[in-house]
Amino acid sequence: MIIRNYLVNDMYEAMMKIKQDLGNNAVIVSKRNVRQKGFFGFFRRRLIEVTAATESLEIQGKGIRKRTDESEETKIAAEKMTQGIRDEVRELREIVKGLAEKPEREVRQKQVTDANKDLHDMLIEMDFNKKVIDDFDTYCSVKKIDREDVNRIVLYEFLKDRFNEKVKVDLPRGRTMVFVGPTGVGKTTTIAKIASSESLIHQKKVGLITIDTYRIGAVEQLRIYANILDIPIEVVANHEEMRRAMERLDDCDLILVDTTGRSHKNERQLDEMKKYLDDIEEKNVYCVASMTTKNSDFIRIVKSYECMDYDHFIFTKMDETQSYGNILNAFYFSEKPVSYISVGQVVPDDMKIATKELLFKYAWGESKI
Ligand SMILES: Nc1nc2c(ncn2[C@@H]2O[C@H](COP(=O)(O)OP(=O)(O)OP(=O)(O)O)[C@@H](O)[C@H]2O)c(=O)[nH]1
Ligand SMILES: [Mg+2]
Repeated sequence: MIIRNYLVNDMYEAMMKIKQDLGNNAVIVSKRNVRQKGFFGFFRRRLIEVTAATESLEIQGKGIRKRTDESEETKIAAEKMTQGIRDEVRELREIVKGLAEKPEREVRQKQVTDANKDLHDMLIEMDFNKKVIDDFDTYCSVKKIDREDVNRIVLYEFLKDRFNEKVKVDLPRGRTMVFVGPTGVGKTTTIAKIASSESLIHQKKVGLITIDTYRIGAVEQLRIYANILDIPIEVVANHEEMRRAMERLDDCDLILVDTTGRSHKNERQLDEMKKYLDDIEEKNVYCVASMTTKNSDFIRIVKSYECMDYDHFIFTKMDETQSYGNILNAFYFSEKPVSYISVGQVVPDDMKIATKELLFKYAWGESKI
């Protein structure tokens, strides 16, 4: 086999040269466009590089047919040609593969996006924080979930997984319980519920302290419960009174401390309150937070109230909403466990000890799957 390359201006010139050089039996095996190098890119010419081959070299001279062996030159040309063909085949394969995959990939992406959008809307409606929604996206991609599998069952499994991993419940049996939180979330009502169930059902000696002398009627509200339950109540207006109140309730099995509802935005007021709490030595501090608070504020409350060193949550007003995203939101921003949930105004019945199963039931609801 003899193979030769020709650099020509057009195919006519190539044919003429090949015929003259290799004879009538030669065939063209490849052709490609090349640019002849010019001066700084100027005066570049378009040329064609043609490779032709023949079984034997026929030189028409004096009627003699002369056969030559393969020379070094032809071997190099053959290698070059084979490599060139391989490169072209590889390129073509990649192009064809890309063309075949592209529409399918685009369609799949769009369908996944549509499916995710429905679920995103659902998560937003449930008032999940952006951090939870982003986590759901990551969960789907890590699990390599196909388009047809991205549905409510996947969302259910994601929430189940995150509830198991993140949500913590705990009911401490400490002697002093302090309740802090924003205004009107149900601190005093929660105290009334715990006081009545502990004194009436569990026969404990319960004492109440209120440092809420700020709001008109706040002391009265708690005093009414104390009278009904026939338990002692101490009203505290300064640090010395707090110390004395603790001494007077020394024989109680359980002391419940009510505080003034404060905005999480008012750092000065939170600081003042914290100083009162520092006077109480051994205590559990509960951050009381309402489920009706929108998620962005809820997260701010969870974070801002950290300055009060709370160690547990109580979620209230579970009965007043259908969006329970905050149950999980809290645990994306805090490690603190939840002790109780409040599900209505009735004292003491509308109070439940938190369990993971119960919280998940609220979060998912019955009808979403
Ligand atoms: N629906 C419903 N209402 C509740 C719940 N907990 C408390 N409430 C009501 O919410 C209102 C405020 O409750 P409080 O216990 O006074 O709230 P607070 O946190 O002590 O309020 P401040 O002392 O003003 O900060 C009252 O009308 C309660 O009956 C609950 O779980 N569900
Ligand atoms: Mg109150």
